[in-house]
Amino acid sequence: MPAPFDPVDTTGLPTDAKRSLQGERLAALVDRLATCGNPFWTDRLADVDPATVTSVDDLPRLPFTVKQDLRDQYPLGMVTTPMEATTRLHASSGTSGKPTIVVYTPDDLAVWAEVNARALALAGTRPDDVLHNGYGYGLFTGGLGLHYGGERLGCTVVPVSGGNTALQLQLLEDLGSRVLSATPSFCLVLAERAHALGIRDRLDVEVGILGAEPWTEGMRDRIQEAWGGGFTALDIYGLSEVIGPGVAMEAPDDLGALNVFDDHFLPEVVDPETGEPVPDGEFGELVVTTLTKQAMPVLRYRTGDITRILPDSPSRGGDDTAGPGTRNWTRIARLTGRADDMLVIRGVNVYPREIEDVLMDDPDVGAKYAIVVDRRGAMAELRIRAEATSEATAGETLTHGAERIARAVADRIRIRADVELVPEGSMPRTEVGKVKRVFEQVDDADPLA
Ligand code: DLL
Repeated sequence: MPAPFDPVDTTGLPTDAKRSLQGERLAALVDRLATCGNPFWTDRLADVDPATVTSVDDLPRLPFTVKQDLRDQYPLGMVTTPMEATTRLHASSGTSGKPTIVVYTPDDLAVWAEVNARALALAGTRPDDVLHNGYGYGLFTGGLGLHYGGERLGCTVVPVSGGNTALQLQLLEDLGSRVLSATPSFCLVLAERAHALGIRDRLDVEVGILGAEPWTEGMRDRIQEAWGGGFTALDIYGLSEVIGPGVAMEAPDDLGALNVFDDHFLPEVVDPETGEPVPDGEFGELVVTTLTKQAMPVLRYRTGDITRILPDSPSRGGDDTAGPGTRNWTRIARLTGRADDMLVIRGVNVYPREIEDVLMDDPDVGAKYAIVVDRRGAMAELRIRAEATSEATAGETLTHGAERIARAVADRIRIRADVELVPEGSMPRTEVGKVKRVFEQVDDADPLA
C-alpha cells in the first residue's frame, strides 16, 4: 500500500502563531550564521549580538545581503554547511560575468518541493493532474523547482523543458494535461502554435503557472485570449538566491496578489535608495530573508524587484474574514519590473512595464514587442517594434496603428518614441529561457535585425 497522501498546506498558520514561528526561526538563523565559522557571515554579523535577535521586529537592525556578495563569494563562499551535507547546485546566469551559484541540502530541497507544491495547489492543481512542465531544466531553477513541487503534490510531471513546440503540443494533446507551467512568453508561443495548427480545441489545458519574467496585466489578457476557452494565467514568483520558483504564488480567486510563503521566506519592502523599510501599501524593493534554508541562507536579500505589501492581508492586520478563504500569507503586489530596469530617455525615467502597459492597451498590438534604446547620439532615443494582431495585419492599418501608439506613448509616459507595428509572426519567438525585450544599440548594427 502506498503511504497515505500528505496534504499540502495552502492556508498558513494564524497570524500570532506565524509571528512567533518567524521570530524563532530568525533567531536560530542569525545565531547559526554568526557561529557557523563561515568567514563571510562572521564578518557580516560582527556587530550583531545574536542573543538580542528574538522576533521579526529585530529585522531592520540586521545587515542586508546583496547580489554582489554572492558574486564576491563565487563559487561556494556563502555555503554554510559542509559539502557532504549538500546534494544540489543551481546557478542563475547574470547579465555579465560569472553566474550566481546556489546550493541545497536535502532539507532545502524538501522545503523547495513543499512551497512549489503549495503554489501548484493554490492554482488548483490536483494530485491526479498531469503537470506539463515547460520551464527549462538544468542550472536554471525553473524546471526542477516545479518538477519536485509537482511530484510532492502527487501529480504526474512531464519534464518536457523549453523548446520543441511541436512535441510539446503533441504531449499536451495526448496526455490531456490541464496544468501548464512555463514562462509567460513560452506559454504564448504554445497558444499561438496550437491555434496555427488548428488543435486548440483538442487540448485540455486550463491553467498556466507563469513566472521567471515580468509580465503585466495587459500581457495576462493577451495570454488568456491567445488560449481562449477559459484559460487562466497565474503568476508564480521566485529567485535563485532565495530558493528558485515557489517564493510566492497568485491564486485564481485573488488575482493581482502574490501569496508569499512567509513561514520560509520573510518579506520586507524597503526604499531602494535608503534601505529603510517603507509602510505597508507603499512601493519599494522586495527584501527576503530565508528562515529555514540550511546550505545557503540569505539575510535580508535585496531582490531588486519592485512591489508593495498589500495592507489588507490578514497577516498584516487586515480583516481576517474579508480575504479570500482562510489563507493567511503575506500578500504582495505582482512584480512587473526591477529597480535596475529603469531607462533614462532624454532625461525622462521610464520602466519597460510602462511601455508594455501602453502597448497592451492598444487593440491592434499582439503580444510580441521589443524596445531598443539607441545610444548612438548624445541623448538616448527610444525605438519600439511591436507585432500587430492578425486582424490588424490583415486590415493593413499598420502605419496608422504605429502613429497612434507613438501618440499614446508620448501622452502617457511623456517620451517620444519611434514606433513600428510589424505584421503578425514577423518577430522571433523565445522558446527556451527568458524572453529579452530591451536591447541597447551602440553602433550601426541593428539589435533587432
Ligand atoms: O526566475 C525563478 C523562477 C522560475 C520563478 C520559474 C518563477 C518561475 P532567477 O533566474 O534567479 O529565478 O530570476 C529571478 O526573475 O528577481 C525577478 O526579477 C524575475 N522574476 C521571477 N519571477 C517573476 C515574476 C527565477 N513572476 C528574477 N514576475 C527575479 C516578475 C519575475 N518577475
